Amino acid sequence: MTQLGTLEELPQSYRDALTERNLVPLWPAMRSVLPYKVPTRDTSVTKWDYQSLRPLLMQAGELTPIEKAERRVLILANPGHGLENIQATPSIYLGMQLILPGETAPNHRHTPSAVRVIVEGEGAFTTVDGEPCKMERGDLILTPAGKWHEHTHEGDGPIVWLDVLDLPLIYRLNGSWAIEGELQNSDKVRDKSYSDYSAAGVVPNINLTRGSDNTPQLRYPWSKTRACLVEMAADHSDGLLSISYVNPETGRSIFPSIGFGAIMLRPGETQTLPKRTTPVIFHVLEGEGSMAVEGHPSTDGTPQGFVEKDTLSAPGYTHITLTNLSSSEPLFLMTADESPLHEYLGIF
Ligand code: GTQ
Repeated sequence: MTQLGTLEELPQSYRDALTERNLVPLWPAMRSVLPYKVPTRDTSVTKWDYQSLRPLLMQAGELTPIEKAERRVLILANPGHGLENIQATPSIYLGMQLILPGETAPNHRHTPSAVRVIVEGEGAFTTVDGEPCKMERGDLILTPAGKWHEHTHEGDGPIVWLDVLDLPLIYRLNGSWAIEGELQNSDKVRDKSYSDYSAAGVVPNINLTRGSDNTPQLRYPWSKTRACLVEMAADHSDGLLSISYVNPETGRSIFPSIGFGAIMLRPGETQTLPKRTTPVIFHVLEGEGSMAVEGHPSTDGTPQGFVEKDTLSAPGYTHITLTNLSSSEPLFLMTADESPLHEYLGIF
């Protein structure tokens, strides 16, 4: 590979003349914008452990009333991207949101799409365009771009969930904005979109969202996904047990930006995931295990232990090895990645 000319080799008067006219020479930046063979991968191997995060989130509940927060969230920021950029990966934002009993996070809608993964607590629901969606542990609750949503908590203890948004992407597209609304009338049956689509292979014909790239189903209960994985395990004694969350009308990703999935590891099992271009987020739904990542400067490949409710990130173009450290219980992980975007762009 040829060593290219640098900025310093150019006369200052020439550089000034370029700057004055909003011009930039490519060749000094060529190797950094088109690195050889492997892209820049800012996402570092990171773990946010729930045990140490939880007290700080509860403290936020004491320090900041919901009226002063609108959304009481601690952002899981990847140090590889710089904490101020609120990126877990280039296009994925993660946050842990807390709602205390009796509180409502007020109605609003915005251009970024969001999925909530319930981490602890019960008795809360998110109302999405008039449809109340029950929030149970491990469920995915969707608020696709532009849909009104408010979160209400009628249970006893605190409720916590993981917010997964395409906010960094939409923000950098200069497309991120929100508006506030009045409290919603829950004018639809609870979990209506889930019941509409809960018979696999059958979709209702009365549907106005058909053809949209966002899924019309708003709740994906963990009990169903878990049962599916357990059934797969009964049928297959080896191989990676994984599912993708899809739009029931198209079979494609639930959002055009972020792809969601779940993985089950049998007791004691180790799996190396297929090498992919996209970074991945893992959230531990049940069990305990370890993750080893090979091929990135942020790690020497040593396995990193994790337990239930922890969240981890791994960069793309690496080998990711997951191990279930229990010899008796299965390990379940939720995954989020940028594969739909990479596929659309032809770089997957
Ligand atoms: O619950 O609507 O973590 O608007 C960030 C922005 C959650 C939400 C976040 C949001 C929300």
